[in-house]
Amino acid sequence: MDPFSSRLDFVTGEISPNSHVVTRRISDMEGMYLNREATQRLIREGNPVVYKVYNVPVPEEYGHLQHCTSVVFPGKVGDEYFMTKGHFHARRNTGEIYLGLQGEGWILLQDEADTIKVLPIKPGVIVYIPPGWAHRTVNTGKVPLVFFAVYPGEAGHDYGVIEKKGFAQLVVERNGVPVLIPNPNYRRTESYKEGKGRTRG
Ligand code: S6P
Ligand code: ZN
Repeated sequence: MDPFSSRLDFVTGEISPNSHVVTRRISDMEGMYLNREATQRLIREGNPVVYKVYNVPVPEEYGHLQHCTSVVFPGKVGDEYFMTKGHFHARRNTGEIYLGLQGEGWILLQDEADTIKVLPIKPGVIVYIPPGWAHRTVNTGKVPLVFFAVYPGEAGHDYGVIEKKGFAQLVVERNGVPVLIPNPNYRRTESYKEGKGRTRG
């Protein structure tokens, strides 16, 4: 294919022309927030947009580089800050780079042995996501959190594992500040718990 360029607005995160936009509302994330009642109330009261992804279409093949911006809006479901769904890459041996452009938040990272790490992101911060770590972005601030991402063309997305088991920790507001709490609904990976080794999917 021919080389090409795109324009990125550092404030809004919008990429133009030709970016493919994915919009996720609260109703697209049912069951991912701890407070089910607050989730349903928000859906009834307008079903707000939680985040948008502006994706530059390139072939999903080895050798190419996917690139996009994500915009996670400020807000909470109960005490829990707005966040992305979170995913592993379908090809586990692919990493990713995030560059913070606006706002502030936390990146939750979790591997298949249920180890969890948290890294802050804000303008000028580069976050390196090594292969094998699921990642979720949480907006802990009062303005949209905007970041640019680059990852291998063939990476793909596996949402199923996180949809099923969630992340081991949640980011909630306590006394006006974000804190991590254990997720009471978290289901550990059985094979690791029992020492049987790696599972698929
Ligand atoms: C893609 C990269 C981001 C996310 C985006 C939305 O590999 O990590 O572009 O796709 O932040 O999150 P999610 O979990 O809904 O894909
Ligand atoms: Zn990713």
